Amino acid sequence: MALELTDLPYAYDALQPYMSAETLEFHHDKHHNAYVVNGNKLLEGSGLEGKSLEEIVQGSFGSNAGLFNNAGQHYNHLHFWNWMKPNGGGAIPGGLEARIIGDLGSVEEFKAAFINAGVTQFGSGWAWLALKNGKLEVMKTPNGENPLVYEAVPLLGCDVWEHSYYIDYRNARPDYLKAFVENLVNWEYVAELLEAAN
Ligand code: MN3
Repeated sequence: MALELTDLPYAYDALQPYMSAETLEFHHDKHHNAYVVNGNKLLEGSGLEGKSLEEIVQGSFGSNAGLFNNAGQHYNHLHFWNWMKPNGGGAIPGGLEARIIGDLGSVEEFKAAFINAGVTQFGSGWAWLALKNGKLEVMKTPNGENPLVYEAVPLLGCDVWEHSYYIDYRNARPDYLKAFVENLVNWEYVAELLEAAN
């Protein structure tokens, strides 16, 4: 199936002041769109046409770098828009919160580990909360990689490519990650993904 750019699930200015309309316009309309356009070109003749997006991501990892980078980033961004919402952050749904406490110690420890993963990802990449072998885990990956290619299910990801924060935060990646965790995350969507993965 061809890769398809979906609309943002909210207005460009809906995440202000934590993420500006300018950032979302560039990030969605230019960066995400480029992954879709390039990914579709590279999908042709790859042998993965007609596969699901997850199958394309997993099937191209390690064997077709160009396709993998674009399809992986398409997958990551489709979820990224939904991992945020206006008036995000705040209370974590009970079932998800209990899993976080059980597997990662406490909500505060999880948030600190997630922010640290994003801060310490050298260069471009992503910070993750993932489900691996039935347990929640904080991970980081470079470039377009994600937990799908490490036998894990992505539940929450934060884009730490400079295009995601440089307009609003300049070089202050830690401030962007803190704002993401405290004011942007759509925890209901994270809980839905955990439910579906169980
Ligand atoms: Mn991005």
